Amino acid sequence: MYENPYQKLKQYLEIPLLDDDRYFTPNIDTLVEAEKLFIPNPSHPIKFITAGIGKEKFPNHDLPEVIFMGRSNVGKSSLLKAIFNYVPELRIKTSKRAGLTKSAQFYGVGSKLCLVDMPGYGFGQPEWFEDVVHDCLRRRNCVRTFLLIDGKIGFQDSDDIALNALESYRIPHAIVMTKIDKATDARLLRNVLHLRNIKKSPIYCYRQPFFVSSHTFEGLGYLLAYIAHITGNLRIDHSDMNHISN
Ligand SMILES: Nc1nc2c(ncn2[C@@H]2O[C@H](COP(=O)(O)OP(=O)(O)OP(=O)(O)O)[C@@H](O)[C@H]2O)c(=O)[nH]1
Ligand SMILES: [Mg+2]
Repeated sequence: MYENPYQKLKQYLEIPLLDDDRYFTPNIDTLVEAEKLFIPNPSHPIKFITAGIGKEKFPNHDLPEVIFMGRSNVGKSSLLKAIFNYVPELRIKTSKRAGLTKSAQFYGVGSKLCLVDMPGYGFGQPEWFEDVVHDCLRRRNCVRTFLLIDGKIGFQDSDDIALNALESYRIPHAIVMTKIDKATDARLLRNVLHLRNIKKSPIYCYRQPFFVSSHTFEGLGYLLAYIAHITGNLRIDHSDMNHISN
């Protein structure tokens, strides 16, 4: 839970893919601190806010928002469910069947931040998908978008299109490889290399991808710390030094 799976991949590389000094390297105390943000209590309720497909349905609040998008079935809702593991009453639905989540789902973490689970693109994609994504990404309080990539399957053409769109719309984003419990290290490395090849000089993409399993919770603590940090809820000394803010 508290380890960064990327550390394991590094041993296979002669030349590191990332310059570690420049990236997000929280220590264990910081990771434990960040996790507390996701544990509810009476003065810090974690709850479903609303679901909607039009901007008039979206909540009107000032909470910093983090959006989870990606292909249908990539594991967006499962990741939210894992993040909210301490809040089982949220009952986030997941399914083997692609296209389960049909609208943007907003979850509030006390008065600190809001996480948004999006419908997926690709198979089962609702016809108004692009409008919802567009409306959500354009929200003024959206601080980061996570683009989820299935770690076992790797980047598909639609993922490359999404990546390029995020860059050209100047939307600060980061990559999360999901289902790493099912992916080989070789596959994960290939995914990272692919990312490097298509993002030669990214400005809006955080260069360090995250690796998670929503089933085993590998990599989750590290992702939680990043979310806490980018939403202004966690100070870190040797933190994200990338040229996008935070
Ligand atoms: N092994 C494994 N399976 C996962 C993981 N995350 C999700 N899954 C499975 O992948 C399937 C799809 O998960 P969802 O979370 O519903 O995917 P989604 O991206 O929300 O899909 P849509 O709402 O249809 O866009 C489910 O059968 C999950 O159990 C993971 O980390 N490991
Ligand atoms: Mg879903």
